[in-house]
Amino acid sequence: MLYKTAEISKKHPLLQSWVDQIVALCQPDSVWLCDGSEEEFQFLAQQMVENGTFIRLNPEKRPNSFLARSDPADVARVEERTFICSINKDDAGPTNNWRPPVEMKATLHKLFDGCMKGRTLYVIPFSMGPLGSDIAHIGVQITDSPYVVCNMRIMTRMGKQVLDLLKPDDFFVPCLHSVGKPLSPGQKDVAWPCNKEQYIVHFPEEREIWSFGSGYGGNALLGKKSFALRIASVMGRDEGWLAEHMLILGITNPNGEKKYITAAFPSACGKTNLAMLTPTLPGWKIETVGDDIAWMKFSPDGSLRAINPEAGFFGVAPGTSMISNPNAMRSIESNSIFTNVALTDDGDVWWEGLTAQPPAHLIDWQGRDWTPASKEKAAHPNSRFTAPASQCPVIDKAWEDPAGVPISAILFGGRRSSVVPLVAEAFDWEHGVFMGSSVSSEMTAAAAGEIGKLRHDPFAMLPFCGYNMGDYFNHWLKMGTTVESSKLPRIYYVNWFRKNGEGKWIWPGFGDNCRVLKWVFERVSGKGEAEKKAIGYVPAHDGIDVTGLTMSHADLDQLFEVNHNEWLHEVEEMERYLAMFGKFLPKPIHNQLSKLRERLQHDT
Ligand code: OXD
Ligand code: MN
Repeated sequence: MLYKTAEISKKHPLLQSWVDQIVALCQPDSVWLCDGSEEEFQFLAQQMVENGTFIRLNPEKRPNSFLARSDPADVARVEERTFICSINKDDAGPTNNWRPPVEMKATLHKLFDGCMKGRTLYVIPFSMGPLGSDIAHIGVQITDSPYVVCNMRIMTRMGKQVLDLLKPDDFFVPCLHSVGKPLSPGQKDVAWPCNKEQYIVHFPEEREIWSFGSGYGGNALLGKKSFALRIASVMGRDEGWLAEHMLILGITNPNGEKKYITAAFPSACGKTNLAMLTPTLPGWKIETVGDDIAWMKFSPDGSLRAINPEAGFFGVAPGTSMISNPNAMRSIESNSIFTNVALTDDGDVWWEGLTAQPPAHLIDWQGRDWTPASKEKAAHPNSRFTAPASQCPVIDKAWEDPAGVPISAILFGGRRSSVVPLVAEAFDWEHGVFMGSSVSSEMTAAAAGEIGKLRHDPFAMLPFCGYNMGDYFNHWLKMGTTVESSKLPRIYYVNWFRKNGEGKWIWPGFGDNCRVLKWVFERVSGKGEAEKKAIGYVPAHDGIDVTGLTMSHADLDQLFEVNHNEWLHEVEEMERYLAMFGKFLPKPIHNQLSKLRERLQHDT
């Protein structure tokens, strides 16, 4: 499997010349063209077991699965080190870090110069989306991390099959990654090489990605956030499609009628749980197409078709259990990689929330002894599992359909302990785009930052939009004019996280979220009772099926309450936030804000 020059050069001169350039720059000891085979995965996994990067889990408990522990300084996406280096600063917009591309390229060239000495450079051809789908796109990642190779094999379709598909002049997104830790001759490697200096850089005009210094998650698995969201959002703007931070699910009612829904929530707000939920309402079925990213294009018949560009789940482990998400638990029974979770004495994994009682002894995510008396958590709050989507027991039959699935409804939401009701439907597409722009959420551990602090996260894309967010709003508005309005999906805003006066979550969430999806299903089918309120249509009394739930009337009322004073405050806050987009804020968004204020002031 060692690199054979002729193998690339005959069919892929473009790829060949890029690889040659990077080899000359990074000066690896050897080069490896990944074929994506099982043997290759096993070889690299075994090598990592031997050098301490991987711990093989007990095969009787979790076959073909591994635990990795990262450097304690490399545990999450690093948004403050993420850059969008468009030629013009305005094209990156006020929500992205920006540097002039020429300056940034110079910085990166210095960092990458010789950065792979003593290591192997892996070339990973991969497809985001089902092979050959006209919504899919190809990328090639170069990395010096075998951990990344093994994760990419789960998260994408990768290897020979992709190279076979790539024609000589076909464009691919070049994704360059290094952990930034060259080895001098004889120097022993560490289990998790990384560098304090980190750069996750995107060049939107060239559609190029350069990532240096981190081996973790979205910083290093470049198909995911860097390509499938940041670069793809730019491609979508230029080519007329959407690349979104959204799960995709299929929902079937007791009569066997099926609809597809996408939903955008900020990181670690329950996309994976919603995508796989086990409905508590009899006769309803939810099936998973994707849990994190949706690429959507209008088809000639006017329907919005979505594919999941990924092939695996990179899910947050803590809180995942047989109670909260049994389908995720079954997806990770084998062939999975766990990062920064705890290790049990019998060679399995554990994290907070997995079982009601923690085991009496564990090895924590930093390799230290842990008992329930320990002060620190056993698993890192952003610890993850990487698992093949095909292992999900409720994976949708159409999840790999190259044509995508037709979307009937789009949900937006965040973690809001107050103000925002359980669900509201937008009056129309433009109002829905305004709803998307108004997403704000209490922060989680998925990104470095202050947990629990409220931050605006428009469309749940704040860390992932590859261009000016004001232009992005405009792109969404424009997409709504490309087909008749009757063909457009309806848009909703949901909030599972509202708390009552005692500080307890009112809504049970998880499997009971199907009650909200049922209302959405009914609404897009032309049924479903709703009341017009200042902020949108909310379920009429009895609109949401709460049979079997034990909730007080007071709690139910609070769940749907739209308090005009609180909302007027929200409008002020939104106006302050949106002001940062200046001339890039589309007029219709500003008008929607004014109309909302008027409705709040005048409606009862
Ligand atoms: C993720 C994230 O890993 O959004 O999906 O941080
Ligand atoms: Mn995500």
